[in-house]
Amino acid sequence: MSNYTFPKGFLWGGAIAANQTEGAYLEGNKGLTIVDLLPTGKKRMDAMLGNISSFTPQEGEFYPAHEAIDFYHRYKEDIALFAEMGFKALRVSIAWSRIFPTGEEEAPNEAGLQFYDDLFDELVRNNIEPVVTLAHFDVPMNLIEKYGSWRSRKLVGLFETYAKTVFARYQDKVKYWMTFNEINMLLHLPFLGAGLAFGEGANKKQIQYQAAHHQLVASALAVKACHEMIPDAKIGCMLAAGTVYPYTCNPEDIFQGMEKDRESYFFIDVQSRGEYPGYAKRFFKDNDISIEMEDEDAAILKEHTVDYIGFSYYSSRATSADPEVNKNVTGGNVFASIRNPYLAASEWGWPIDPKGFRITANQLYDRYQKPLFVVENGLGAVDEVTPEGEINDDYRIDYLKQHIAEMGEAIEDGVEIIGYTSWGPIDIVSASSGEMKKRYGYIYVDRDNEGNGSLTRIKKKSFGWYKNVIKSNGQDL
Ligand code: BGP
Repeated sequence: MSNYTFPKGFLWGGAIAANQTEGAYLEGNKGLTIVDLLPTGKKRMDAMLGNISSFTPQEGEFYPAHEAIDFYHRYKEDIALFAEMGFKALRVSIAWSRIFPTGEEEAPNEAGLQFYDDLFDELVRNNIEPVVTLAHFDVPMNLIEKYGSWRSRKLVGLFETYAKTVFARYQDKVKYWMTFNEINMLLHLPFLGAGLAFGEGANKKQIQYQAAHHQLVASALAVKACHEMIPDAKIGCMLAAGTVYPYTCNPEDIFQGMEKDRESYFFIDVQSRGEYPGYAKRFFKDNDISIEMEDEDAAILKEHTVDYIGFSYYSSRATSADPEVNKNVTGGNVFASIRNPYLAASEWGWPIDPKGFRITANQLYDRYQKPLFVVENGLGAVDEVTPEGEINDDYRIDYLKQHIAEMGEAIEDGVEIIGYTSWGPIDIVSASSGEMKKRYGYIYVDRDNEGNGSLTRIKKKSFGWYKNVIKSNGQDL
């Protein structure tokens, strides 16, 4: 028996995002978004960083979001499998461009609205609570071309209209909302996170923090609308979390660790505490950043803070103030991190640190004193199908087991956690690489990196394991 207990009604489940799952990228009048124009390979990374501005598809390039795993047509089959595992919640995102194909139509697109109506109905029918992200890496392309995306104030109002439209439509079906997925990704993969591309010589930081301000105001306006329109709903923020360890006890390293943590906390400090923290003002001054704000912004931010803190946790990070040590960068993770000699890493170089999950949860709760919702966690790995058609993913079970145990410990530490939706409960397209071979699921999808495969779904060994975790409310790992 473990020495922790998960609360009654804990929201066990999984999390997916529209662009990595749905496919059908032009069906139902959907408009183009960033992610539809990201191929696999090096060009993807350059684009996500905001370093290219031409998105004309080239001969021989493959665009994984176009078909993804065809969830748009197969969601009923997939939800039946989630229900079989006993899911209490499924985190999905709404593609903004299904509702407003160019982001600025007068009236919403009925076909898009209907798709999510049907999806939420199917979840509710299966006793699965929909947890809905308004923006998960998919700014409508028109808004990027016309306004330069979130660098323009124009997007605040357009996003507010979109948010109000979906709150009105789904108010009886959806009680858990989130504004921007991994809002801090705007700093690390600015094009993926917020549609920001940069010309030669641009002051990137100035553009990023101005865009961040717009997202923060848009987020607060969505919180306001949600509270007014659906009083019994909860709306949260969403941070790509993962505590930053100083490499040594040298105060220089400790200070750098604190600063790196604050790079992420900055967003949540505003969304949860309702104002710009003092350290941000200093950072802006030191970096010649000046943010244009409107008179009412401070009050909007102050009055409309989030109800809970949603976060993803994949790994901790490490940092050093010594440039020599800092050269020892680990592969993969979009956040710069030096190799931590105490930790193993995934096949993609992401450090594996279950204890860091407990630490991160404790730190977030200490800081914000609001319920936490773990809305992403998992191991991206290559899976082999045996000649008998089995997938024996013990490594995944192992990773999840250790992380869920540490989450239980965090709850024992006094941290309030309302749910856990592991990332990619069914294999989906990887956000960072566009690959299919980086799999997170309990359910295997027959599709490869080039888009070949029957799209058939196969239960992995972890399927039965997770079913049992949910059934025992986290007691039986
Ligand atoms: C987060 C994103 C997800 C997701 C996950 C795993 O950053 O919110 O969209 O995909 O990371 O990353 P990847 O797919 O690159 O392995």
